[in-house]
Amino acid sequence: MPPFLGELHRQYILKVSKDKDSFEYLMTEHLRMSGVYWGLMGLALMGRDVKEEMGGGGALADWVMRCYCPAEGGFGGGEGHDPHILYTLSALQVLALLGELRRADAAAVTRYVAALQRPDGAFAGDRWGEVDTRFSYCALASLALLGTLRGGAVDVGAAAAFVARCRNFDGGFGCAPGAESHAGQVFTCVGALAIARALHLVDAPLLGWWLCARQCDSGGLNGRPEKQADVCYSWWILSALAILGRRAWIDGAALARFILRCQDGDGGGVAERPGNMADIFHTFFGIAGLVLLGHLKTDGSGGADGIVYCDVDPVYALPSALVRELGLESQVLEPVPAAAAAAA
Ligand code: GRG
Repeated sequence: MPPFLGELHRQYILKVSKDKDSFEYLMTEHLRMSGVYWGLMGLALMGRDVKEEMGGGGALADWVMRCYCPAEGGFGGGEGHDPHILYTLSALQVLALLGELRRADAAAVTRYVAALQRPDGAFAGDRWGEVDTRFSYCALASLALLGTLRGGAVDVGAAAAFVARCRNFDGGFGCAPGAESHAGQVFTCVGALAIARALHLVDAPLLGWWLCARQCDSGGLNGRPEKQADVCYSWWILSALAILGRRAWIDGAALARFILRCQDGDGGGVAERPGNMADIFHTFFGIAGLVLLGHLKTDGSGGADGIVYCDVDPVYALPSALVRELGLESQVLEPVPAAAAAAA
């Protein structure tokens, strides 16, 4: 098994966050808020104090607040950008990781999210109206973080019913009713239903099988049939399987080997597949995958590097300890042993 290059990845994340002249930095301007979340999460899961790594965190929290649009109540992906539900969730996650969640105006952000809900329960991403199950997850997770999920601002039951309408014959979920099943959308739908406490709307054995069938000969996971394996699906699929109590249904050693082969042994970071260029998105999801697999030990018993890795919550994609501290609730199914897969 290739070694995990944790310190190199830490250096990579810090370099990416500081090198403001790099091609990658400039090309990711539109989604900076999510990039910051991925970077902080990579550091947090590797047992780092993210506030300390960010020089106290105050300047970063100030930047997040400069991306807030008081006129609408949502956050943009960068300063001066229009607000969007994707970046609103990322902003709340970043503030939570920095211990600064109180800086968000919970009532105003809740009104912003609520205004995006459609009569059929779906959520638009912004005022321009695109609907996608990603936005259902972002909406419910945002309100959970703000503590306003059950306050009546959004119709949680209708939100769950819309997600259920996006379920397909294969047990998977797509971005809209009738759209092809895709593992990324499966995470958002299962995650949204977990937050809504409506996992009875998932055919867990069937979906468990579909998700397991995503494992390729390389050990990596793809997002849908006939597509290439990609490290990010380690998160989208393992988290969904963990929520459904079926994490043990895939070959964890083969997947861990695939993720570790995607590391950049020179500059640090993780790429989508072996030999490709590392980026911050795949670095976070690679590390998160290794944590969910139990390859990186979170009980202090791990390897020679002395790092105590951090458990990740499969629903909220935040450190489990932080999820407990914030009192975030969700539904997760009891583990089903791998042997039961054959009978399912
Ligand atoms: C808090 C972790 C977290 C997420 C917020 C935005 C969101 C909620 C989830 C996104 C889920 C999603 C749709 C992930 C898929 C991303 C991806 C790799 C898309 C690529 O799609 P294609 O069609 O790739 O280009 P394939 O692999 O099918 O060829």
